[in-house]
Amino acid sequence: MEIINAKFETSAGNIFQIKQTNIPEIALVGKSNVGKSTLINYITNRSSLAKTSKEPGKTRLVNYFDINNGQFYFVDLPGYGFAKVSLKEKERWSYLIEGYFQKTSSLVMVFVLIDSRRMPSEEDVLMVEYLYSHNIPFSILATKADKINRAQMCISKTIIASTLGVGVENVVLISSLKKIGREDILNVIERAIVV
Ligand SMILES: Nc1nc2c(ncn2[C@@H]2O[C@H](COP(=O)(O)OP(=O)(O)O)[C@@H](O)[C@H]2O)c(=O)[nH]1
Ligand SMILES: [Mg+2]
Repeated sequence: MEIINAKFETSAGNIFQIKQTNIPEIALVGKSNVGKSTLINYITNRSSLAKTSKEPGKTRLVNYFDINNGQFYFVDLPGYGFAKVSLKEKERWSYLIEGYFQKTSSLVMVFVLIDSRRMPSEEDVLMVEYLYSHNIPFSILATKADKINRAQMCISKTIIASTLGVGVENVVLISSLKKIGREDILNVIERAIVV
């Protein structure tokens, strides 16, 4: 599997704009600032396909990226767990994220991104429980692995796996900065889109 073509397709700012397609969708979720947009750029080998930001809480939309002219979509979901937005805005985001999961017809895989230096948050745990209880396939990606050493990598994987109630083999360490983990991710995508 290789990505030869990637382009921004469209955004959904409310649940009525959520796409209904036959194209397999790979969604990315996680706390704001965890590295979702940077990961899309890394995997697609494009420096600024998805807008990244040092400031958390910038993506307020569901963004669709077409990969290989209709082979699959990357779907960048709004980041949750950003403290500095109003309750009203938080409600709008969770409504949009949940609306996405309810309305999408072609979701084949969700990547749940967790910062490898941190404990999964309560929202991360809720997200994984939601996916599990709705039978939605997911993989855990531990991001920014360049910020920790080898010993910490092992501890990080163990803590993330046990907090989320998944096997350690389901946690993949990645770094978009140091380019670690692309092959693992492409393998997961390949398996997800053929079934
Ligand atoms: N060290 C390091 N920083 C990263 C990595 N991926 C993303 N970042 C940084 O984390 C910040 C948030 O990234 P972004 O992709 O916008 O996060 P998003 O809100 O989840 O989409 C930016 O400053 C990125 O440069 C990584 O692999 N390593
Ligand atoms: Mg983003």
